[in-house]
Amino acid sequence: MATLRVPGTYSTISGAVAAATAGDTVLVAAGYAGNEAVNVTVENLTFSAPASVGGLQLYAAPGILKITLAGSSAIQVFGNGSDNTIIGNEGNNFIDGGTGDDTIVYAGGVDTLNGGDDDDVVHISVEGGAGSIDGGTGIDTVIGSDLGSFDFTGVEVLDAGGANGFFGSIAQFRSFGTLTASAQPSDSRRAARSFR
Ligand SMILES: [Ca+2]
Ligand SMILES: [Ca+2]
Repeated sequence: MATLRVPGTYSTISGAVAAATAGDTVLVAAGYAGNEAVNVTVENLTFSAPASVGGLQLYAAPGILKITLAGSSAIQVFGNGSDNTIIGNEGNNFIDGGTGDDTIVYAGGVDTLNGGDDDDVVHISVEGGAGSIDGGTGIDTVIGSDLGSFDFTGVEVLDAGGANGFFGSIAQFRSFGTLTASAQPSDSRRAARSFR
């Protein structure tokens, strides 16, 4: 689990990825020029960059499953045809899972999160989130109990996970076909409710 520093050790993020092994962290320092499109060819890398570094686009190469973001740079991530896991950071991310049953984790900022084709899951892991979540085609699920000010499109199921209920607006709840609480099996029958 090495940390590869850009631009300290590697002049570009692509150069760091080329030297990385699975599980490594690419740590981008403030002052880096940014504006780099990176073909991510190594599994389970973490990319950390500060908000001052903009214009970073990460493309999961064929077969790559997991990409994790850290820091607060407004990084964009594009999944591939596999079942991807893409974890956002505190910045304003754009994340597109592409085809496959993708898992996307919201971790702050004003994000645009697109599940794409097939059955995707978006986790809202922090309170008071903002942005838009579009499940695309398939049966898509949002897991979280605080809906913040998100706009939802194409999401069929809202799942409170381990929580007892939801914080959200009527308009938000109307975005979903089904409300449930999957992590509370004893309550799930009571909590599950179909709106259609
Ligand atoms: Ca995918
Ligand atoms: Ca979908």
